[in-house]
Amino acid sequence: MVTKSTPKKTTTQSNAVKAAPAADYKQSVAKFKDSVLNHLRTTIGTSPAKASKLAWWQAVVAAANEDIFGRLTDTQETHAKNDTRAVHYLSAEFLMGRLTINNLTNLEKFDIARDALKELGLDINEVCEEEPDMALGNGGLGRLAACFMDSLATCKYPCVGYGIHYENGLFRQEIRGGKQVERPDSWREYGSPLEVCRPESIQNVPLGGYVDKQTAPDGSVSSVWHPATIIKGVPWDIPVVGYRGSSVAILRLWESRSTEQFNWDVFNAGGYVDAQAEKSLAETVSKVLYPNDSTEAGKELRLTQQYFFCACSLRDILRRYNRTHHHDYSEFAKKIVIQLNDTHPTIAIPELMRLLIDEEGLSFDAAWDIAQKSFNYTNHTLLPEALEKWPVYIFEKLLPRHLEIIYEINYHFLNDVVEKKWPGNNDIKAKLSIIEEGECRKVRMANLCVITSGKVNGVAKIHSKLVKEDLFPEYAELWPNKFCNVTNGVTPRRWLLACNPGLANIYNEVSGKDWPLNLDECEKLKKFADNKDYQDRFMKVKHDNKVVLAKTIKELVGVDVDPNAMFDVQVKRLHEYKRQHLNLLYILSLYKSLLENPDMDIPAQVFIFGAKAAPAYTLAKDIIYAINAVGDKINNDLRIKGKLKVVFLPNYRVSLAEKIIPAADISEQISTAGYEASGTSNMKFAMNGALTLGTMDGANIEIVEKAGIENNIIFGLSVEEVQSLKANGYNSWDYYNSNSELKSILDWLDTDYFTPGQPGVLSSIKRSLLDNGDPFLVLADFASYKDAHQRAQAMFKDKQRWAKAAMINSATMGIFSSDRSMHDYARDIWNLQSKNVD
Ligand code: 26Q
Repeated sequence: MVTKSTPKKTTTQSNAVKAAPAADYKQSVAKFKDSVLNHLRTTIGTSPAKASKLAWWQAVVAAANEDIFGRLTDTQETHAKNDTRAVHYLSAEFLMGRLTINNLTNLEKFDIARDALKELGLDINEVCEEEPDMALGNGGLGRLAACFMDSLATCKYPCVGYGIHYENGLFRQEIRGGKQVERPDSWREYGSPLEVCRPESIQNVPLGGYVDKQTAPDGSVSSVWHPATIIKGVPWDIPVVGYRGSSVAILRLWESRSTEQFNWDVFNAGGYVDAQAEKSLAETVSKVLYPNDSTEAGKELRLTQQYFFCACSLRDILRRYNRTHHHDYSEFAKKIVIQLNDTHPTIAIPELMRLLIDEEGLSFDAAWDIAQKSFNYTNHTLLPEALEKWPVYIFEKLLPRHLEIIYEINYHFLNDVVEKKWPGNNDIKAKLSIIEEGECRKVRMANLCVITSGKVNGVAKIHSKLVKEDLFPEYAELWPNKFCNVTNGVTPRRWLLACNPGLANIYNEVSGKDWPLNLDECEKLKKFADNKDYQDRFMKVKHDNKVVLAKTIKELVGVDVDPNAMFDVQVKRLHEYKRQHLNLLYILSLYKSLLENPDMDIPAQVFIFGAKAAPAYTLAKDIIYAINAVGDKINNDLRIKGKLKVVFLPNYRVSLAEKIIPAADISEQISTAGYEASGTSNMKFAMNGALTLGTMDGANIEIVEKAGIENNIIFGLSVEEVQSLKANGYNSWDYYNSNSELKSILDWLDTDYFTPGQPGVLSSIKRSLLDNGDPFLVLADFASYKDAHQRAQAMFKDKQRWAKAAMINSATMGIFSSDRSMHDYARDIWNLQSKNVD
């Protein structure tokens, strides 16, 4: 095997030694250029004269793949040879975004590729715009999984990511007449050069049917599952390149297909069309990502998806384990650790038990012991409507044998564990049971996760505390050490090095070249936070990024914005708890003040939104419409002299985030305290030098702890205040009646001021805040939010003060590198060592 060595970093280099790298660099550029040209001809089958941008992009990917696949194989071989303990990250979502620039960055070949393409008369950014986003996730949870893969690879933790190869990712959002329209996102309609199919690892997954009992000669009774159908799982591997190519992790996504042997009798009886129809059912399983990120729809197909990818993944895990262990399961929990990304893969628990009991002949107790030692669960939400519960009748229909196993787990738990701790207490039993009784009995997935898992973690300190104390207090009494925290993180390779080259350059100079591997090094910038030269450089980078974003805004929505204005950004899924409508109410208040006093001495401001609403979430869609309607009016109102602009950028996604975040002055993180588990864009914005205008919620609290409350703009009710206001009967009308400005703004929504000739089309927002009780305390926080904005404006006018705060925010985000998150998981949950690739 070829051994690779990372060049040793020398801190002091003479000019004489520097000449050689320059020659090396030229050679690398020439080599990459040759490789691209060669692939264009021999892999893509076209010529430079004819090649489209898409073809050039494909050739660039092929050139990068030369490095990537060799290293992937080396990584796999190392782990197979050493039988290394590995983590298996099960997630229904991986929001990978684009991979090419990231892969080149992590291979430290971005500059080489850029210069090679320049010699070919091409702009690398334009070429890479051809890459469709891999939008196989809804938002935070899916993007977190993607950042974790980058960090696992970089930190050389043995791992496999397992998920679903959705044919259609999260819908593409179009805005027509101000309204969201959903369009399918077929990211790989004509194939993708970033993935490779592995037919040798196909799995078959049984589904449906019934269970009967079999009595053995010794009188023991066992269950036999007779499934109705078999679905084929085809694995697609996406290599994830660690920084400096240290190791290449693998993301394995399962595509569903029909099995050939499937319903041959129907086919033979002449039912050719019927057989095809059944085939399409099997192929439906991985067709589309469900676009909800906070409500549980309880759809049969969704459970089928979850089961399908878990069943495929576990078979894959067992196959690999048995290559060395030959069906001896005594070492299983020593070699395998499984992380459940929320409850979506919970079904893996009874599926592992079923495989071990029914197919490998272990006893229930032995299988249960292994399950308890292998699984861990990460909770991402406290919202009751988002906690997954599946009707028992759906289980009976799809997974009858799994239901039996769940009942047995529940029986032992209630009778051995709960009964012992709280003898005769049926209320506690009902609360902790995996089964919710009632007219429609349901399986509570979170309960199954907590009962089984070795560790249960939340995703920010405050959230983990609430998970333990408010969501699962009785479980915490049973097992206090089960509950822990791992604060989320984001990869600094994508979210700083690749997306903000100007700022990355400053860090290269101030912190040395290793900061992408050790983000704490960025703290060195802090000592220059009062230095005018550095402030100017830092703010020049910000300004340049704003110029680029202004151009994008013009292209996307046709609105002119001034890069000297304050860029105030809220980008995230649309949800009432995230309170985009609070932001909108403030914009209305500012607009009103400007109309009353057009010469008001405030900095020009641009409010930038990006958000997708779940297709069935009517109020969320109404809020998008309102932002667009209000924006349209304001942007065309000459009376306010361009002091205020409001833009809604359609189809918010990872690649758009990479353009928006480096250009933000203010990061809006304004959730009702206690509702945002962590947030991760808050970290990305701060890293890129935006100030957080936010509530004390999720990871905002930890961000402010690091960057200083004086360098951010914090407002609003705390978690405790929210809880007590709700407990004492919150009445939003009181705020409406006592705040005349708030009243006039809300009443404005009933008029046709923003929707000429159509009064009332924006009224649903007002109704939700008054008649519907304002469940997320928007009105309670309005005055404090307005005050926060006024403080932000005052601070923005003091350029040096602002620059200092922005620099300190960026410099102190080291702890929010997802590398740190991975080290925490490895140490506190996985008991996992990193392993150099041979
Ligand atoms: C569940 C059942 C059926 C259909 C869809 C779903 C579903 C899908 C996605 C439920 C939830 C999600 C996604 C949740 C999510 O993104 N949560 C966010 O996770 C981030 C990473 O931990 C946190 O930073 C955010 O605070 C949290 O909202």
